[in-house]
Amino acid sequence: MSSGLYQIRDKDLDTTLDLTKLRPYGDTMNDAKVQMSFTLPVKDDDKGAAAAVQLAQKMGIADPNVALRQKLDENFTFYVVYGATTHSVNYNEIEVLTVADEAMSMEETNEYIKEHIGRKLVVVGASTGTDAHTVGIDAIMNRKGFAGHYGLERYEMVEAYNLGSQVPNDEFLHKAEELNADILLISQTVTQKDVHIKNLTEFIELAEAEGVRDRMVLCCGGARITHALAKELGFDAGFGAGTYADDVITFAAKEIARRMGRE
Ligand code: B12
Repeated sequence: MSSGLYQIRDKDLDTTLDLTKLRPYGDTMNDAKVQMSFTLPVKDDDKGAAAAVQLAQKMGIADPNVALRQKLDENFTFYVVYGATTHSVNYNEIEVLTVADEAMSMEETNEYIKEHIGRKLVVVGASTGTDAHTVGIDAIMNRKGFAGHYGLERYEMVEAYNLGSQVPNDEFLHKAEELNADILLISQTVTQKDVHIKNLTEFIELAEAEGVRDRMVLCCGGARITHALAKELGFDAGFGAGTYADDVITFAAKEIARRMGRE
C-alpha cells in the first residue's frame, strides 16, 4: 500500500471488462464517463445551459452536467458537458482497414529502394484544390520533417517536390507527369461541406481520363482522412493524424516493388 495521501485499494476498482460492451473509462471501469464541448448560438444564461443539458440527454448522455460555460459573443456560448454515455460498442466485432506495411526507418527505406527498385523514386506532393493548409504536407516532405521523423527531402533515394498549397488538380497532375513522378501525395485538411471528397474524386477522374492512374502510386492524407475513405475514393492509400514520412514512403516503395514483382 502507498503511504501517500491517496490510496487506491484493489476492492475499489471494478475489474470487469466486457469487450462486447465497451464503454469509456472515467474513474472506474464501465462508468462510461465522457466530456464533450460545443457552441450554441444563444446568450450565456441559465436557459442556454438548460438547452445544452437537453441536447446532451438527446445524444444519449445520462446525468449531464455543464462543467463549463463561457460567453464567446453576445449570442454565442461555449459549453463543456460531462456525463455518462448510455451507449456501448462491441470491440470484438470491429474491423479496420489499415495500411498493412510496418514503417521502416529512413536508412532501411533507402536500402530497400536501392535493392528492390534500383533507382531514386520521384515523389510529388501538394495541398490541392482550394485547401490552403501546408503544415501537414510540409511535415511529410520538408527536410527537417516532423516530431523527430525526417521528411522525404532528406531521403537519399527520394527526389521530392513539394508544390505547396491551393494547387489545382489539373496543374498538379501535369507537373507530376512532367517530372515523371512515381508517387503522388495529396494533402486535404478542410472537410467542410465534404470539399475534400469532391476534390479527391475530381483528381482521380482526371488521372483516369489522362490514362495515368496506374502509372503512379496515389496517396492522400490529412487529419480526417482514413485508409478506408482513400480506398473508396480510388486512391492506393490514405493516412491520418500522426502520420510520418516513414509510414507513407514505406507503403509507396513496397507498393512499387509489389507492382514490379520485386517484393
Ligand atoms: C494552422 C491552421 C490554419 C492556417 C494554415 C497555415 C498553413 N500554412 O498551413 C490558416 C490560418 C491559413 C488556416 C486557414 C483556414 N483554416 Co485552418 N487550421 C489550422 C490549424 C490550427 C492547424 C492545422 C495544422 O497545421 N496541423 C498540424 C499538421 C502537422 O497536422 P495535419 O495537417 O493533420 O498533418 C498531419 C497528418 O494529417 C498527415 N498528413 C497531412 N496531409 C498529408 C498528406 C499525405 C499524403 C500524408 C501521407 C499525410 C498527411 O501528416 C501530418 C503529420 O502527421 C487547424 C486546427 C487544428 N488545431 O488542427 C485549423 C483547421 C484545420 N482550419 C480550419 C478551417 C475551417 C480553416 C479556414 C477554412 C478558416 C476560414 N473560414 O477561413 C481557412 C482555410 C482556407 C482554405 N482555403 O483552405 C478547420 C477545418 C475544419 C474542417 N474539418 O474542415 C480547422 C480544423 C480549425 C477548426 N477547428 O475549425 N488554418
